[in-house]
Amino acid sequence: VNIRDITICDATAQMLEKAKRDGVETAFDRAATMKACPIGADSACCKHCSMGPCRLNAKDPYGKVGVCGATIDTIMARNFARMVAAGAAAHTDHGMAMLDLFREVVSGHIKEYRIKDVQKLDMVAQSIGIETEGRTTEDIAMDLYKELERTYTQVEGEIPFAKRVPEKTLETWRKYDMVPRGAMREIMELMHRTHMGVDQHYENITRQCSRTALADGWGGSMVATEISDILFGTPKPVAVEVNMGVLKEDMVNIVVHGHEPNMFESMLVSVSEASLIRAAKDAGAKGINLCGMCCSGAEMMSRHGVPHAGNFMSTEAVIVTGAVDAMVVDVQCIKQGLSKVAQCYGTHLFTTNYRCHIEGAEHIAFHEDKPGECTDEIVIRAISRFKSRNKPIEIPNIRNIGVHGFSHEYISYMLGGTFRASYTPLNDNIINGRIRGVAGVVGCTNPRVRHDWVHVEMVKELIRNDVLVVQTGCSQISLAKAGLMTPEAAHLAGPGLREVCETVGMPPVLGLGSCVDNSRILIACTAMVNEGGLGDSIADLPVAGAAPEWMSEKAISIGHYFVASGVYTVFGVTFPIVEETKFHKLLFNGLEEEYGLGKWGYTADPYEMARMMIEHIDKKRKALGI
Ligand code: BF8
Ligand code: SF4
Repeated sequence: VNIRDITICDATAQMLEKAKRDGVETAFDRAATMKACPIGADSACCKHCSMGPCRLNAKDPYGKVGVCGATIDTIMARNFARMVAAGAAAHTDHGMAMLDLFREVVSGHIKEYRIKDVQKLDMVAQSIGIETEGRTTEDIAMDLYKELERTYTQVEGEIPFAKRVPEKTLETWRKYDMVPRGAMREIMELMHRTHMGVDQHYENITRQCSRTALADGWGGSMVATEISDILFGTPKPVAVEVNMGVLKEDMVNIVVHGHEPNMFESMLVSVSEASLIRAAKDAGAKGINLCGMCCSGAEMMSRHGVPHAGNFMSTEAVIVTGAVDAMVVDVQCIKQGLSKVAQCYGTHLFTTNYRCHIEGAEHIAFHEDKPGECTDEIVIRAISRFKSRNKPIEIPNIRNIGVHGFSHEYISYMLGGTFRASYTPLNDNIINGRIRGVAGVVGCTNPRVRHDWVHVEMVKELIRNDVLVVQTGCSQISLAKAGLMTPEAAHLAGPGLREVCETVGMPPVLGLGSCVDNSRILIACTAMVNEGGLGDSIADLPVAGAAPEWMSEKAISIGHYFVASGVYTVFGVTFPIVEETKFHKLLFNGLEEEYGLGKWGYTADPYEMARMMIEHIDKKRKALGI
């Protein structure tokens, strides 16, 4: 195989060549030899009990049922719902960890972190009806903690951020019993209902599936974003270098990869400690170089301008450089294969979170009450690895500079100015047609498709057609590497979008951060609705979403909370469904037509994906009479 058919990322390609020479295997190799199971790919199998596992025939979906009698629609709906449950659990558990830290900080038990963004604290508190006038930061913060805890533990009622949902969207959810009560309850109920012999109507399963997904988007993910902003600062645009060239041969290189910012924040403190910098210099290094990858990398580059080494499909490749002295991980999207690659190159692979150990990796426990103990130790170990480097090092000399860190708050300042921050100019430009619509392009990279290519081609097609693109997660890194996160990239945009970008001085593609920061897109959509002129619900907006190279259950949960919020969402790679079944028709049509929500779409082709999204945007424009 030609490596160019596998990835368009030059740095990753260079490292895959090197891996081949070194006899090191990566996920790209394994994807080539491990053929995806065709029955599983169509979600036509069930292993929920030991009368099975049962395999149905995707070519004749109604020709057979499982031993219990479960139909293809029940089986697919249950499988899909369990993906949503797992993805929602990942985001909400991450959010809960941030909330735990917030509580400990506010109550004074943890002094190593503090509230950094008081203005954001006030804004979030006000958004859910907490009085802020004349009160102390501590009081407001404690009230906010108590309120947001309900996002998880509440048994009856509506989660706190339901107060932020546009009225008409919320009405629709209420009508169908889809407003989340608390994430723990929704996930528990969904797991129950998808057990053998419980909910066996695909449409009823999908309702609870939607409620659970909404508990992620407007619950766990939104809590993760807002609390992280309060504790660590709300992102503002910052120029950052992205790609493997951010590694430095003459420095101690530490790469952090995962999702929760608390450990990474502490790494940032450790690498700037004078004694550790001196130790690095004593070891012959010029200093310590801290870089991020994947989502925690995306958060840290947005907040602090920390360089970013690459997305999900580059995490093994980056170790192949030989230049990584320590890779430090916490939770989510950490390939177990990293352990073997790290061993091959003498790189230390450290797990730090009690929820994630990896066989073959060393665990150095991270505790928030003494964070430096873990992260200082990691720096010391990285320095000793630097000293004993004994393999040739090859760092791809590629760095792409771009602007990242467009929080939804900043987008409003950027467009409206500090004194009249608002989404009015965005809405105006959509109404006057300079901007055709807005697309959220997010999600993973996946070795089953040409790495980065689907993201980049699709986004180029969108901006060429005057669609403003907002991004998060690994997709944001794909476009950063393609150079589209710069104001200069405006020349690739259609004339209307180009004019807006040039006037404001902004890129046509805006990076909003990590995957939990997709909640920023929900808030931006809400701001667009509230601003007026574009309908009364999120479903009325000329917007669309996509995850062109998705791979994780988290991506499915995100996709479904956008759909349930009213957004047409198109996924690439493959979709776990048998086409033309009742469940397929519900997800790809019925949710929009009968429920007034958004709907799913699927195509692996980037140009077709852009076309489908633009067609939807045009349909919404027409309905609005603009
Ligand atoms: O949460 S985009 S590969 S790193 S799942 Fe994972 Fe996908 Fe990347 Fe972050 Ni999101
Ligand atoms: Fe088969 Fe039904 Fe058991 Fe699933 S729940 S494995 S379809 S018998």
